Amino acid sequence: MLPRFRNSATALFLFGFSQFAVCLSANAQEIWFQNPALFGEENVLPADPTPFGKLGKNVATQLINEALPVGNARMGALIAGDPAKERLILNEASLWTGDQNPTGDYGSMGAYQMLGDLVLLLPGHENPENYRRDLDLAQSLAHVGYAKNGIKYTREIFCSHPADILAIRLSADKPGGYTGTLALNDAHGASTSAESHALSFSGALRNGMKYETRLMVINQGGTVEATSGTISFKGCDSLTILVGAGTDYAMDYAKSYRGSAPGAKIALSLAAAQRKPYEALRAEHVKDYQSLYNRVSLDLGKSSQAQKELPCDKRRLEAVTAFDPEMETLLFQYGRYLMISCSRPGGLPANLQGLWNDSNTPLWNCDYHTNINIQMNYWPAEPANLSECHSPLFSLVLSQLEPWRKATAESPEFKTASGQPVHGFAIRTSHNITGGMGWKWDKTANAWYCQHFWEHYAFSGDKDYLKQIALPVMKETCQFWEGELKAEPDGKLVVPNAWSPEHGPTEDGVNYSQEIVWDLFNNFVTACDVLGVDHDYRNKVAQMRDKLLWPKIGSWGQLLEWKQEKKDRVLDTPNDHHRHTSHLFAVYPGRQISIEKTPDLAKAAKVSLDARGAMGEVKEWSYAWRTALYARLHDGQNAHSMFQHLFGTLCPNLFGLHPPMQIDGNYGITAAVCEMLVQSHAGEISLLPAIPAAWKSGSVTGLRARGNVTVDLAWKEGKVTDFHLVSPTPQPVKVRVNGVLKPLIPALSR
Ligand code: FUC
Repeated sequence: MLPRFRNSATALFLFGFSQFAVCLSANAQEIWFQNPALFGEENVLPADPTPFGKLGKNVATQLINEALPVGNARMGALIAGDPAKERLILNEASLWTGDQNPTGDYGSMGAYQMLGDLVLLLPGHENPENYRRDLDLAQSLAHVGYAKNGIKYTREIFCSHPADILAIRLSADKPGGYTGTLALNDAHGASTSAESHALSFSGALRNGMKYETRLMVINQGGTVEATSGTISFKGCDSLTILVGAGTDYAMDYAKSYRGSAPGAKIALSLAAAQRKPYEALRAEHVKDYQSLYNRVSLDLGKSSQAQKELPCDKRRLEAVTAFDPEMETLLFQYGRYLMISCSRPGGLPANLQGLWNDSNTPLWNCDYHTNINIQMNYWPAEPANLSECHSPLFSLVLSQLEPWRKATAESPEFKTASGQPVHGFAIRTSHNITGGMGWKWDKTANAWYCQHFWEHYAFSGDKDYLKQIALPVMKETCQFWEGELKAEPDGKLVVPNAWSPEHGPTEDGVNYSQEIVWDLFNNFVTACDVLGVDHDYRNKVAQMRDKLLWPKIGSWGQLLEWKQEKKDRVLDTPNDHHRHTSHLFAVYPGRQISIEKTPDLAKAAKVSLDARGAMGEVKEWSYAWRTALYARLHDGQNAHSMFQHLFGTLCPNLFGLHPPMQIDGNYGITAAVCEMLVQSHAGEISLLPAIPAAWKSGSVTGLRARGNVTVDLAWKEGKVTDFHLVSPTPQPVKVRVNGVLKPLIPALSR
């Protein structure tokens, strides 16, 4: 049967594509509501000159949990969608307090800030009819629609990457419907200037970082005028509002992370956008977005009419217990939407909340958290076909190496046996964007970051990148671990004095650390083999890899989390339901343990994972990780069950809710779904390795496998009925289809 698929793959897939056109209708890819996001009166045009005092608390306001997020990977907005009192929270990804933070103290590391907000008052638009608010993932457009006094009003909002602006379009089906006020507020209290059709504010944070925001209104019909810090408009048929923002941040240690003042660039973007008709701006944005988004389509089956009629806030909770295929597809694609909206080449990577933040004192500083969270953010980048969106992580890491090396050399924590500073850099659990770190050392975070550098090559096959960019960081980190590892009396190498993240004691040979260092060494050896370089050091690293203490199996069949089983009431017992599954790194995202190569350890990993369970203090991101782990252990049923549990820990707008809102679970679940459908970590491309019974029939196009291969496939009753592999380079691969391993040469992509 299989050769038939191979030979006729293209023709068969034409059939597949026509199916997608029907099932992925705009509705199936919409997050929609019948109500605006809730927000308090006090947040609207406050008389208080420091209007955001009330947000200076560690609270998750309802607005961020319910508003619609748009972003262009630098600027972002959260849209409340109230007809008469619209509020958009504005963000700029580089607006951070803090600096190099030499003490490493978490409290002084700085925090990601809110930029400000835009408030639109439309008196008379209260209590409308036919209200609808939606985010269309297929086009990256947010809408608010309603009717009042016989007029149909439409608000459309997007954040354009090519034009580098936020655009808001207010239109109606009858003329003269827009009379109201527009205000722009700085989250740090600077006053707003109003002039003709423009509003702006600018200021500097305590660390000297300059920021600026400008807004411009273009009206059709009616009048517009600036009055005491706001803009008033009267009798307008429609309005286009354009917003530009920026800071003087530069991702460059040599320049102390500062570049030119943002004003000139903002003015240029706004002037260019203003010259274009709104439709052209919109079309340019949609085209740019779809060039990434449309690479992957997923069909898990049809939802019922009753499910489709439920708005997202209600529907997400139903999805915990009743299978809702289009909702599951939506959550998968939402992770891709959020990645495209938050992480593009040249910009900053997604932080704990992506780039959406409504507070100047956000929990955990809205930082880059290195013991699972930022890594999880980037798990989908390669398999979900958004490889270029991975690059901000590499840029940020590379730009921090110098200050991280300095901090590592100065720390008493890292010394060689002879008391010398170790070579290279280590990272604390948290870091900012200006070389500053905070909280405890997360010793193996350096090696975990290296996994991302490696995986970018593993999927893309880009040897130049591997040689120029990835290999030097990987080698430096191998050298760090060469100096830092400790030899046990039996010659085994252990990571000294480390922590299984946020769980149990600090001690030698914790499995999390052992597995991550193994992953680094193993990837480095493979990288040297691929490039044919550094023969001697490659051999040395291979020897160190083989001396690393391996994971072990404990008394109840579990994979040990620590070197020795704990004599504790909870730790490492079947009652240990901790949110982290750190010792299972080797299963996912690592590849030291697999069903094929280490079946006993894989079995033990499953015992541990089953015990960690779905209850206790499991968080949104924990469910995503557990989904991916079960997928790697070929347990589609449990993977799916964890996926369904995740719906119960989402905000109404489908952001992860830790609380507060946290984005890692959104990205993590997208990656986990990829693992359920296609795996490629074990030297073969495995199709449907963890398909749950609920996903009876379906199809997916555009997933990526290691080796620069793109995979399309369709299935019925859990069995692959059709698949198509393409690659830009002619190469033999091994594909596992319905349990049978076949050699194959993917079709050449153009
Ligand atoms: C890790 C987790 C927490 C939270 C924090 C931001 O420390 O243990 O649950 O996600 O990151």
